[in-house]
Amino acid sequence: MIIDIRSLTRRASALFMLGAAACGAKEDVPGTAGTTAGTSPARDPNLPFAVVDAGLSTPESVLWDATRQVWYVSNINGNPPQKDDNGYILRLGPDGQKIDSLPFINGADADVTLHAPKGMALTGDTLWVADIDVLRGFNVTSGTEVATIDLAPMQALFLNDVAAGSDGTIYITDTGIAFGADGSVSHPGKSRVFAVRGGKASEAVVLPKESAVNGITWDAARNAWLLVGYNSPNLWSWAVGAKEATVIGTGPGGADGVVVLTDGRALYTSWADSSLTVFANDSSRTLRKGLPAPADLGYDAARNLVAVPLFTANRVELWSVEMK
Ligand SMILES: [Ca+2]
Ligand SMILES: [Ca+2]
Repeated sequence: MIIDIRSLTRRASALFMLGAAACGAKEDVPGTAGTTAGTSPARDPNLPFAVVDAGLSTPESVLWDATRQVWYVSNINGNPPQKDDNGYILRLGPDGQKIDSLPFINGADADVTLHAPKGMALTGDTLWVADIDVLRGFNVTSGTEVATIDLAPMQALFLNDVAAGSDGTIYITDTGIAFGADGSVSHPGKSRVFAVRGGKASEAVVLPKESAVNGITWDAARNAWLLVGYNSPNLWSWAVGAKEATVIGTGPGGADGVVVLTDGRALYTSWADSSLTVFANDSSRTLRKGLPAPADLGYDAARNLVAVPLFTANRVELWSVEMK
């Protein structure tokens, strides 16, 4: 199924309205990440491992930090493209428990600029965050902003996912969409991937414009980056230095985040059918449905746990993933 720009527009308009509502309820926002245990002690695989349903506002992305044993959750808090300086990043414990009484990194703080944080990646002690048209680096211990890479001069429009290469190069997708004052979505920009190396940005690869490229993750088996698009059913593989990305398969479309599991399968979220979908042996298969507006998932490989932010429900669900 191909998701055309009209359905993207309808969905994004709904998101816009939700975002506007979230803005109106700004005073209710951060601070109180609460957790509801899924099932304990015997975990039922048909129930979430844990549900975090407090302290979140338009959560877009979750990242697992194996070194520090925390989940980072980026919260747009309002409209995805709006520079309102109220976005924030929460830390959660391994089982989703609350860590911070106030957000770890908070645009509302005078010394922090953060509008609408989306994808994240770690290199050393720096947490990289996509923020509309800027890539920001924060010290992962203090939360201080340590790097600001402005991609606006390269016409970045909607930076989305972030991933770190083994050589420290940061890769950022640009979905290329723009929002009108009435919440309508247009697609004036390229669908592409930027690379940031030594503080300098370049355009790494351009995908078909209609793809609205979104998630990116390293695919060791192919020795290449795996990419999924919000507005296309295709999955792509792109080897660093290659001129183009190659279609390696299809799925339900509406894809947001993607990770590669320890067994080599790719796992990605789909807004099109509210699913977690696995991709292996050149084909996609639904793993789990009933996850509305599932955005950019995080993955704890040691426990085979994924954390899925449900964008419109202001909730993060942790799910166990059965290995092959
Ligand atoms: Ca915001
Ligand atoms: Ca995303």
